[in-house]
Amino acid sequence: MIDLRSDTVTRPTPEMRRAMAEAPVGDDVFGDDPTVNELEKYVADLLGKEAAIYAPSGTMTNQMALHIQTRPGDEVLLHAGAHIYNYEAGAPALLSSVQVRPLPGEGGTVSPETLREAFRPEDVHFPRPRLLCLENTHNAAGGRVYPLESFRAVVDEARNLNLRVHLDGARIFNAQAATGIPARHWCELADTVSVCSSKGLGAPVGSLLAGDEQTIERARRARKAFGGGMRQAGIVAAGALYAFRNHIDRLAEDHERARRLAEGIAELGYRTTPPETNIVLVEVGDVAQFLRELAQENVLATPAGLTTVRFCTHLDVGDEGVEHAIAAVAGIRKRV
Ligand code: TLP
Repeated sequence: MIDLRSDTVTRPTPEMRRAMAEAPVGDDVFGDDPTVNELEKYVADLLGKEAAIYAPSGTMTNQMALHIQTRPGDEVLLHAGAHIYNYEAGAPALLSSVQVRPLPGEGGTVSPETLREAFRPEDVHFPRPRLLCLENTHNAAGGRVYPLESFRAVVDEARNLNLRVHLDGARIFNAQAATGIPARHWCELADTVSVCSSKGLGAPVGSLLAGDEQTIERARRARKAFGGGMRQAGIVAAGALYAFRNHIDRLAEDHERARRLAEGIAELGYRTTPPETNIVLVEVGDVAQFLRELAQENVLATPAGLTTVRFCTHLDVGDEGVEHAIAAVAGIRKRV
């Protein structure tokens, strides 16, 4: 099966499994797990932040960020396609009692003008705008990179408006691999950053929230309250640490394969967005039928809208897998 549903489907490599099996561990809720501590320090340094905290998922790190930077009744501003808004099971309302304000914008970006227009002044009628969330790369926009200058411009505007800024950087290293710009250049502009080890980097479990020491101390409490305090977590943290150390540079290979896949599918007459990173969006018309026929050819993808499907390249799909997927789509094309 060529599984292109997500870059989350990867299995740990033999070297990663070895690192996990041999990891020194302790009780992380007591702060005693040396591997978790090493991972948190490594990732904080990598992102140019004072501290980081390891949690079971990117959903949890995003929601910890919302929880510690808002109060009930506040408003969180974000792009209408944001993962936090669309794919986190209503958690901002459920866990933090905040109102979420979806904003329009090209390719998952929010312009300073849009932010300024959406901002509500102090008034007894209005929710208090408190936090801006940005996403890089932007999943729903097809893995688009948030251009650094546009990112800086909207963060500057957020600062003028006295908003805090959270970056959902689940795939921030894809942005680094695509542009050559170190991830820390985006991260240093935000107050908090969530990064995932379990997407393109290929680890089985875990995400980190990074920020200044005081903020991350507060996040530790939120993680506990959300049920994310893990005990001998070094076993899984070792996989994450291995991934951050060894799998960032190879993301460019996934991008190359996504380009080849998009090109091959476009040559068959489908509309595709030229991928900037590892996500390919294809207009197919009847999504359910397309995915069914694709699965019959042993290829998996996911729905990404009423008429669009998403293919995601990753560590476990090589050149042959990509060619197989193109051939499968060609087979479907012939039948319609
Ligand atoms: N995204 C998953 C699904 O939830 C859609 C995927 O297959 O792409 N931020 C972004 C931008 C994400 O894409 C994801 C996962 C998360 C956060 C959440 O991470 P997890 O799955 O670890 O909770």
